[in-house]
Amino acid sequence: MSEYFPNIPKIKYEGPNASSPFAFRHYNPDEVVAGKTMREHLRFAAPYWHVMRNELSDPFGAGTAVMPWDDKSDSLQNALNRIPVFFEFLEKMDIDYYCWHDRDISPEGATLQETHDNFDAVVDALEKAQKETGRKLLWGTACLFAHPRYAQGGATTPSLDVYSYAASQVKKALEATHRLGGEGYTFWGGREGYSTLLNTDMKRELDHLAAFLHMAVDHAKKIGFKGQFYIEPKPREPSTHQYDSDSAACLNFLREYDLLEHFKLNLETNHATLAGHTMQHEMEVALGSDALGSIDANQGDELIGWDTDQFPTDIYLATHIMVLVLKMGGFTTGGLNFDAKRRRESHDPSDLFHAHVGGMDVFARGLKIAAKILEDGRFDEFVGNRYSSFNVELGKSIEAGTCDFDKLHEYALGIDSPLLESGRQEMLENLLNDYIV
Ligand code: XUL
Ligand code: CO
Repeated sequence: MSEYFPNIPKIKYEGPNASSPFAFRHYNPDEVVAGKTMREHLRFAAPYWHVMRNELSDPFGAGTAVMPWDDKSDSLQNALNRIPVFFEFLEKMDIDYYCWHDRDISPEGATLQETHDNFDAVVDALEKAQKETGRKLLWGTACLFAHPRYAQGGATTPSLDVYSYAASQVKKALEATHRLGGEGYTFWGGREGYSTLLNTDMKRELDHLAAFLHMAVDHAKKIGFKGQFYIEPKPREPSTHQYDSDSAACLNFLREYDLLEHFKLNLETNHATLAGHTMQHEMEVALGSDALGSIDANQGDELIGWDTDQFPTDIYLATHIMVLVLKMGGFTTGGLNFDAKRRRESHDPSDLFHAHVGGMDVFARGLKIAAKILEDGRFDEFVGNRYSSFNVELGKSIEAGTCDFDKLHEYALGIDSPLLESGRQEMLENLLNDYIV
């Protein structure tokens, strides 16, 4: 069997003092933290689109990525040639899961039927590669944003013909996800939004989107797919405004259209920051509705206002994320998918490995720090105490929904002037630093 990355060893845990950059310093897959192994907690996944298909171009320049295995054609054979490269990458990285869009694994054909036939051939090859290597599909998705036919939306297009094409694509992608044992299926609506309201019937588009998602749920039932459906929020890019703009907007939409029981959220850090939120905020909102499903683990750049999809390297961010993942009791169907790409300057295949080693190590550190924070319980204790004034009869009746304004009015008249305790933000930030450093 030929090796596509001959100079890269299988990446193993060698501890914090490892001398090689091709080693984990913190991610020790079999080490038990808070009752489970790191492998079980973190459920790392790699995205086919960034690892295999991202040539590292930007709006001002061509791709730089060195990909000797890829003839740059859109042929089915080239699509099949990429598969062993990707699975060698997963095995050497010790990453158990992967994710795909239908169109990054297989090419568009001359007709819709030919497109589906190409897809079936690639899915056959993926099924074989999964069996041979033990790698698993975290989630699949359909690309309803790249082809010009989707320029005005997939499930929110004004064209019934395009809507039907999108439905046919999702039907196939769902069936393939099911066949490959995928644990979830994601909808990211890159073109499900608008560029101007002058030509847009927003309510009608949202109704169409909801109908589309209901048909996906019905089709899953029909074929016996029991995986988790996700919506991935993002406020804009490529559309000027995307309907699934953030956690709160998605939850409102799902509730309004009776879809909440079928969907959870797949949250991406750089999308949270584009929405003007922190990732913790987006996660807390999802957790509040028991709708936190999976994570696209990347980070943005403070100096650039778009979706830079950088590899996660921030220990604070990884710690915050892992605190909330542990608080929800861990992932079930979800995981940490590195929806991240190398910088255009990092064109060498070995950079793929440096990037993922860094991401996995930072989440291993985040996990260990988060476990210690939760075990000590000092933040939880502080927050619990902060609201303890409500732990009396009157407060309990507010929380139970049995209080009224007259009772509160009477109580308020008996108080001289409410006294506030300090919120102690700086003290808590210092405490967090003590855990991290
Ligand atoms: C785009 C993005 C997508 C989704 C899947 O910003 O994050 O790759 O993760 O369609
Ligand atoms: Co994503």
